[in-house]
Amino acid sequence: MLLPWWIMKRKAFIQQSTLWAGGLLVSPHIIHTENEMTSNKSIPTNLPYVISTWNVPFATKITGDALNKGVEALDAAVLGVAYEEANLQNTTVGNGGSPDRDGEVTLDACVMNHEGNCGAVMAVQNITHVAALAKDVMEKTPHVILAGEGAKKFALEQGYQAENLLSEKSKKEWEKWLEKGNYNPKINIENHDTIGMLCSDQNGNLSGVCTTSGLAYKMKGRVGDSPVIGSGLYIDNAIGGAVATGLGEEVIKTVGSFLIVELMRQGKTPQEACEEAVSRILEKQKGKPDFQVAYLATNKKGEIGSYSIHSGFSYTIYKNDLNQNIASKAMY
Ligand code: SD4
Repeated sequence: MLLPWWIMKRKAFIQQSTLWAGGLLVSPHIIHTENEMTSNKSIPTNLPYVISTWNVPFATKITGDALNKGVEALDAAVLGVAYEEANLQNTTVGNGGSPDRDGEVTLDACVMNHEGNCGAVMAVQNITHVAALAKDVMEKTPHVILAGEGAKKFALEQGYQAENLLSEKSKKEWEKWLEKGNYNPKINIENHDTIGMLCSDQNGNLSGVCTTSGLAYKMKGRVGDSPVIGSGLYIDNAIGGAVATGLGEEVIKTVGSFLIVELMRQGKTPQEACEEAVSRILEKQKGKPDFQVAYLATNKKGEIGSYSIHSGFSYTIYKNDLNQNIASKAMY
């Protein structure tokens, strides 16, 4: 039977990303500094470049290599994060992500491009590549957000494969959590690794992606900031872009990524904007909070800034075939 063109295209995308990721595992050109983090500074970069929350050298390299070949920013970012979405060892993104408290993995993602177009999916089950799915929502529907069953139905129509996303590792950890079953919906410094990626292509166009399995052992249906445009991610190609990781509820209350881009529009550097966005959260707290929020931003000059409430947050920059993992400045 002949498959519709969009299924053929979907299969080609998945095969291509698998090959690229597989090639990377044996590539001699990967230079990353997993255990040698350099200090946070505003690094001006030339085009193209990619930055991502956390230490994800394979994802940034896939994106960076695609940008070097002339791929557009959003396509390159979606390709890079697909590596971590398929990585079963990563329990905070994609397949193998931590489940909700009922033992079901539900994923959130959004994308935004240089034209101000965006797409998002929320609380999606059984689909690994939710960033690509968010891009499909943006490109193939008249909508911005699809949630839950509707997002999954759309994915299957587009040729995505339904998979069991609960890995043995995540299942064991969830079963251990169930022994006490304490509901403590906090993201502290260890318990997260959402990927927020920003990149600028050879034309200087900025795009971004945010993808996550969200808060571990969350209530069924809970959605954080990551797929919320303006909170987990925001891009204005005239100004810059920002992404967030950490406790989504606090990011949403201050519309963190949009705030950072607006502060940059008013003349702040990415570093100053990230610091002010963290202050907006802290000024409503009584004393030192027990949750983490971290921001990463870049502007059109290619300057980068990052700031978090607690130390422990780092980001990866890929430029000129070199990955660097950089420790973020933090309030505490
Ligand atoms: C959320 N912000 O669902 C996400 C979680 C996160 O690294 O960032 N984890 O609230």
